[in-house]
Amino acid sequence: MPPLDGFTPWPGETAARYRADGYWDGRTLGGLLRDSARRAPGRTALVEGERRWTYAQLDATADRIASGLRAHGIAAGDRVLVHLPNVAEFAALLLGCFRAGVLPVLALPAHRESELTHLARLSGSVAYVLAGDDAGQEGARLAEAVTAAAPTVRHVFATGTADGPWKPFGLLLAEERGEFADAASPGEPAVLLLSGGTTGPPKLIARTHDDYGYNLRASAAVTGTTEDSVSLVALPAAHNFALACPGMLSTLWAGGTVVLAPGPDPETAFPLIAREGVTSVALVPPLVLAWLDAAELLAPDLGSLRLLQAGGSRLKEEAARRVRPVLGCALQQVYGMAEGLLNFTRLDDPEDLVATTQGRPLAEADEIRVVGPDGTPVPEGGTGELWVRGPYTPRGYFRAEDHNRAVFTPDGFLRTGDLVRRLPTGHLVVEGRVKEVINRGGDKVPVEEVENHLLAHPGVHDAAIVGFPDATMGERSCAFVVAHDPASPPARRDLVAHLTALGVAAFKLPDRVRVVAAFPRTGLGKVDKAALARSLAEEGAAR
Ligand code: OOB
Repeated sequence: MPPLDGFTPWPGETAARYRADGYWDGRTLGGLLRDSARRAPGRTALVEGERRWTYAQLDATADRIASGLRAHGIAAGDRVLVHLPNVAEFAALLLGCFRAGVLPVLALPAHRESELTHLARLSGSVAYVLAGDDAGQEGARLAEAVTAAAPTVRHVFATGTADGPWKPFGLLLAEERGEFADAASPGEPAVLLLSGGTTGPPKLIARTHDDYGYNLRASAAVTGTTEDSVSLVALPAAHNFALACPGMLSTLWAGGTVVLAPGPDPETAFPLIAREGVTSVALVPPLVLAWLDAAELLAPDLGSLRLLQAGGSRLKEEAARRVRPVLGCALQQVYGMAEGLLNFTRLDDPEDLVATTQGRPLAEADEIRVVGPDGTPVPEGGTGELWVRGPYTPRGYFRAEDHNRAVFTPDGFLRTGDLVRRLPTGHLVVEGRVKEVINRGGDKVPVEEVENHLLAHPGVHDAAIVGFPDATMGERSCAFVVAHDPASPPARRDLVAHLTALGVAAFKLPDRVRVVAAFPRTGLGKVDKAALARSLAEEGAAR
């Protein structure tokens, strides 16, 4: 199989070092489940609603899907756009893809045709897999939009029983023919993750079997995930945090039980925790707040819960300190990114570090730099941009050469765009960011992308999006708009309807819209977003 074009490998010497030091073990992700299934075939691997799979059953299903992909002419190295909620089919499909050497491209359930068509085209996907049932007519529209926009897409499969422009997911399951011979190579990409935020159109990151395998094993170790663990996957499983930090995949690697929740709200999750004896869960900060408030009100039985991970955006100290007294479990802060680097507070860290920092790097080999605007290190303890290089941080975005030249240094450091402060213990505190992304409670709003969509509205002359603080979400988005015709400026509902018609994910819709006569400019003539943010703050203060 030729190497995947558009993937930037680590330099040979670095790769050799990561192998020699045991970060990369030369195994494939398809092998991970095989090992767990051989060790304990009768254990429960997966629970979804009333459906349960043992390791042996999940393993056999993954083999059948690997064969089924091949039977449909989907070969090693091909990409498949996966757009599924937290259902068992998602887990089985991923594992089948890993074995067949087929790369799943992980869209989030919230994504709509704008994101999906882009991802299908960028990845050159040959198939699109979606949820047919709950989406109703929406699913049919998405299927048609994706196949129309991306001529490489030859197959559409949908879960559920609804008819539509697709084949039933069941057709992907070939007849049982025993073990599928693993077709993947450890140094090659295994999965394409969506970046949580960069400038320009959405980016993909190719994670290799070697690098993601390390990510899985080390995440299991740092969270104490073992065969006794029962992990609730409440965030979208397609997101790195819920997928592999440790999430679904590390738990399967460790031989534990994965419980897929249809949603992350306390009303759904609390009964599941009690029923299944859940031991750990990963949440974004707004959900941590919702769980804390609901637990105080409902006094649910959360006796089995040992660990709550919080990440995706900054958790407030006050919320962090409520976790143990209210939920009765330990807190672990996680500062991670689809690009690779993961930071965790450790289970034996003093309480103050857990409450006030976003953790320290997972790997000894994670090389961290905290630099000023000129790229030189800030004095120890100062705030600067985080740059990173390491065994699970790939050296480029997928098929994004120009962007890579801007975002990676010549010696391979990723400029994360996050502003951090490093404590003497190595723990990082996320203080802000330099990249143009709004972090809406863990959902990343790519500012430039949404601005471009707004510019396509006939009533919009110019658009600038800025974040504003919000007690629950951390941040929300405000679109400042200069109208073409100041006498009849577009209203928020017009702009929301416009963005929705373009098929933009709901979390990207501006929470506020402000029409202005002109944008304030910086000395260089750029839109002065800091001034726009100040004007919003003053507005808030005046209320
Ligand atoms: C996770 O991944 P992404 O790719 O959706 O977003 C990454 C960005 C980071 O660059 C940072 O700006 C922000 O999200 N972020 C945090 C944070 N965790 C992520 N900012 C402050 N505090 C935190 N704890 O969000 C992600 C991936 C794996 C594990 C956890 C989170």
